[in-house]
Amino acid sequence: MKAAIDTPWRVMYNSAVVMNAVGDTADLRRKKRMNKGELLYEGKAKKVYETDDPAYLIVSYKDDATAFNGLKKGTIAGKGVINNQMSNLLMQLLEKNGVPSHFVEELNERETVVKRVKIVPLEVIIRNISAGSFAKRYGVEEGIVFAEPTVEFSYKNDDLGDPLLNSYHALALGLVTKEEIATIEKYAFRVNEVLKAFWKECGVTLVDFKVEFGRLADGTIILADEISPDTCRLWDSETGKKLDKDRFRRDLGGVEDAYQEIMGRLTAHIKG
Ligand code: ADP
Ligand code: AIR
Ligand code: ASP
Repeated sequence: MKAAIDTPWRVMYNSAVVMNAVGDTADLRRKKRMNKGELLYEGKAKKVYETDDPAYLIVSYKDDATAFNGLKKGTIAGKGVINNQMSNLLMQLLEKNGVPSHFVEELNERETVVKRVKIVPLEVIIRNISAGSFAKRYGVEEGIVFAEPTVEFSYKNDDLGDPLLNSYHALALGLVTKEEIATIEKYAFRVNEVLKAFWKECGVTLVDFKVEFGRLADGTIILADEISPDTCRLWDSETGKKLDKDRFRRDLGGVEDAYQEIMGRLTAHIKG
């Protein structure tokens, strides 16, 4: 496992793409073209459509931005394109490094075919450095580097304001089984290891992030939803400049530029 992260990113990325071209994606293309069907769900940042095949969905990324459980609303021009492309690249990197994901095929700059899952209603948050609600809750400043990453869960429930819970609560509420929560935690820490190393190579510090997991029809747990500046805190390693959605949440200005900059760092690194 460990050796894989030490492999240069470019090699891993290229082989991920090659694997997809000869694996799942090519099979899918051969079988049928994915057509967008009924709108299944419109969320705060994405629309989710059915396809001709019940095992797959098409996700369409919007420029809409919300914060504080939807209380603050706005638009970040070009965000949908960036989040779609970034999430797809990072999920392919993760897949190569032991974390199965819902990514199947990028259809165009805003739309992607994903494996349909039943989302486990947990927001899984990993933190490397104090920030955001952690700093507020425990009365500490932002920027304290932890000796070990932390994990926390919140119950994905907008009506309740996504309350924090621990794994025992998640079991008690029947949200997951013991085996599932162990798998989810293991994958979340692996996501952190892989992404922390990757972003470091781009001159970016991965402060914290939120991921979601889901169950395939056979019960297999995979990574779903998105990984983007909407769901991660990403700070410039040199200057500490925030290159993520906190610029929108906190009215820091330069929101669009920050999304462009972080995507630029990623693509520059891939292209070398
Ligand atoms: P929200 O529901 O928080 O407003 P979004 O606007 O991002 O969020 O909507 C996307 C929805 O699709 C989320 O509820 C997310 O959990 C769900 N989702 C993400 N990936 C998948 C998937 N592979 N299968 C089914 N649902 C998914
Ligand atoms: N997050 C949590 N809920 C929604 C999102 N996107 C992400 C934030 C941050 C991490 O989870 O983007 O990267 C922790 O957020 P907070 O607010 O709990 O400090
Ligand atoms: N997207 C969530 C909301 O709208 C949380 C956040 O990103 O701040 O409330």
